[in-house]
Amino acid sequence: MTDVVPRGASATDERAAEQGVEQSAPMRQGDLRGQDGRTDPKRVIVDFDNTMGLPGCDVDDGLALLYLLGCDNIQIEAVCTTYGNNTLAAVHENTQRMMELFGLDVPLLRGVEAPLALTDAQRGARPGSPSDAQPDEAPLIVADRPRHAIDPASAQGAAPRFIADALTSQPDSLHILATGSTTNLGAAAVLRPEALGQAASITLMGGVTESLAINGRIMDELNLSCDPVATCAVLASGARLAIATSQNCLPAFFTRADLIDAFGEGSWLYRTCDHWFRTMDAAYDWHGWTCWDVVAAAFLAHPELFCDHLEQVTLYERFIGVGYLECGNIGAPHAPVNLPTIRDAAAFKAHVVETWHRGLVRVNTQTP
Ligand SMILES: [Ca+2]
Repeated sequence: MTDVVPRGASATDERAAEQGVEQSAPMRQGDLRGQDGRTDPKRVIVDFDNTMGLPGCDVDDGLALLYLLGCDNIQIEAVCTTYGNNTLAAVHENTQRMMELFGLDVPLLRGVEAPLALTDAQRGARPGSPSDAQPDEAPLIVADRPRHAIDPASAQGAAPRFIADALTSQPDSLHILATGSTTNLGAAAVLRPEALGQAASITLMGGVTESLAINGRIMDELNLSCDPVATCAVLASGARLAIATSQNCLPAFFTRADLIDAFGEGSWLYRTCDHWFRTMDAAYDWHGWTCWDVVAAAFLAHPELFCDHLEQVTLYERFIGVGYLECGNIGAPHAPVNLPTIRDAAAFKAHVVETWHRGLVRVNTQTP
């Protein structure tokens, strides 16, 4: 689990096969089929703020990883860490521990620990200091922002280097699942501007399409809003992009009874998740929680469980700074994004539980 060059520069055949799929349904992430009719696994780089196992922190990134490990059609190529649910250091150490527990032997890459910074010339055009902005600095409109506007020193890290090199050396072969801050992806775009467009797909979790109210209390968006500069760079990159929005994840709601019935109260999975029930109960009077990141993972692995919704999302950092995805305002700078919805909540949850079971069998958590 070190910083290494991406393995398996496979893929002329794979690329050609996949391009056929993507050309007929560009926003859809169908299975790859080789010339022999065999379904090849999707090769995925996971980029997340995994805190499953840390007290008081969300568990959904770890559950998304476990879900992917239970999917026959997924091959995890590498794991990248980012901040969000906790600091980068806490996430990275926790993920290293989890990968050892799971026996997952793929590269683990440390991400960038803070949001991307603009260059001094652009900083005056940032929100909050409009009086310093010059008319030709194109503030906030990242679609037109010159690439040199982002300070490359803020984009350095093993994870963005790995992502940029992997995507450009194996175009249309690798999928990205990003369920934390978007800084590593934005940084990869700084290092190699063409990189994100060469991903087979990028699936994010995050964003709100209206205020997210849970029992009368607003829940803040904490993924896309972490780094609006990076998020807008990802949105504007031309990548084949899908986002599991907060609203669209809500049907993936799990109660204590759901997990106890499925795994037992003494199981590793239930015991690791139990504290999050208490946290959500105290914070939102919510007797369960939405497993946000698993929805994004499931869309990547099993898009047939979803309905596609192609939207035009506004590229405006102030909106993205609170996670707001304004849709359909085509008079504003915008980018096409698929915002899929779950077809059948009960069937989806049953599928996720079954896949977690398969994941547990495959990893080393024969944990009592
Ligand atoms: Ca996350």
